Amino acid sequence: ECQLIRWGPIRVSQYACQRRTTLDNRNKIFTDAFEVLVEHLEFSDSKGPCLAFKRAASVLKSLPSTLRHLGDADGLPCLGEHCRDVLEAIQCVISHQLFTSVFGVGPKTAEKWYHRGLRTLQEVVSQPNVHLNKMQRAGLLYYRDISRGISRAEADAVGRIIAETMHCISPSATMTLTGGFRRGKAFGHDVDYILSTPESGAEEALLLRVIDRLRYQGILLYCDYQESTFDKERIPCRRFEAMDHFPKCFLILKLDAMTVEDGGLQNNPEDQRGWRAVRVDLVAPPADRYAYTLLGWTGSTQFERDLRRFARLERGMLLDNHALYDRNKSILLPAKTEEDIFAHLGLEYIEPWQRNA
Ligand code: TTP
Ligand code: MN
Ligand code: MN
Ligand code: MN
Repeated sequence: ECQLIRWGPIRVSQYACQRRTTLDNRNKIFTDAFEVLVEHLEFSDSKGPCLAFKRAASVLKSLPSTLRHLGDADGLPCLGEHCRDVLEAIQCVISHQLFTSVFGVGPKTAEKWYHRGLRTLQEVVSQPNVHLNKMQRAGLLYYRDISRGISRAEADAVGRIIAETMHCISPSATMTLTGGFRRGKAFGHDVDYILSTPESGAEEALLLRVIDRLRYQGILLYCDYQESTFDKERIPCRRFEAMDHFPKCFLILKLDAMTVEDGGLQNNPEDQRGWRAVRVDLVAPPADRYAYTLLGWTGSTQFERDLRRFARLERGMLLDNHALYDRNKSILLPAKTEEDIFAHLGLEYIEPWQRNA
């Protein structure tokens, strides 16, 4: 049978009629991408590679395992140079998405892992010589929970726990829900809250004491505390920086199912632990910077980017999470509310739920 090419322990023909192809497609992630490319090409004038991509997808559908590394395609029929380039690009994108979905893993680490030949989280945790920092270890440990998404009811339950904790320490302190939930999203990847105190200068101590009490309650699974590097004289810089200088923490909290109103924990059929891990961000700006923090942390990131670009290009002003600087008058403009900031910028007020840019 000269048409049958050896591929590992099996033989693969270039003819679909000599392959057994079931609906159990182990390479769906790749064949879907090839099929999107085919659709795209069929619209354009360059229909050339269409048939080659269709043949490649068909071969992949017949394989008993997923192609994780480019070398896995060695010896397969219908996978020429062009198809292999596409395959490699897809493998790279998929690994990037998977790895950066781990709390604590950014593009640099994802790329490093990919180039070391790692493809699954299982491979990452079982490789003895992969160095993981504390944040990444927590991210992998609670990966299933964290990647599940948080419902609004769960976000509110987290809010009640933090509010109660905070009011034990400082009855006059306040808390505001920001991030995606303030924009009206039904699900989020984390819960974002701003803590503030009327007495200026007390915010950092408040945040530290809240963290201590959460730890004491036994619900602090992970804490990355970032101390304040805020300078009230500093002028916002031109470059977009997502990170700000206020005291903040990135947490993983243990949320008890009993504290979540109606429905309990978000679809959690596979375990009966009665709790889940949730990612929580807390930021504690000085009272006079509350409005800028609220505007900055409400997002979306694209909305923030364009607010700053508009301020700079259309108004000659510099905006960030801390302040708004008028370059013509050389002053930092005070603001008590988000409405004040929109007014300084000569913009119509946009509601949080209209900022899902
Ligand atoms: P995220 O929580 O990353 O995103 P989100 O709430 O819009 O969506 P998701 O449901 O995925 O959680 O960030 C919220 C906003 O906080 C975003 O606009 C960026 C901003 N932010 C800062 O401004 N400074 C910071 O230091 C951090 C960590 C976030
Ligand atoms: Mn968020
Ligand atoms: Mn996000
Ligand atoms: Mn966040």
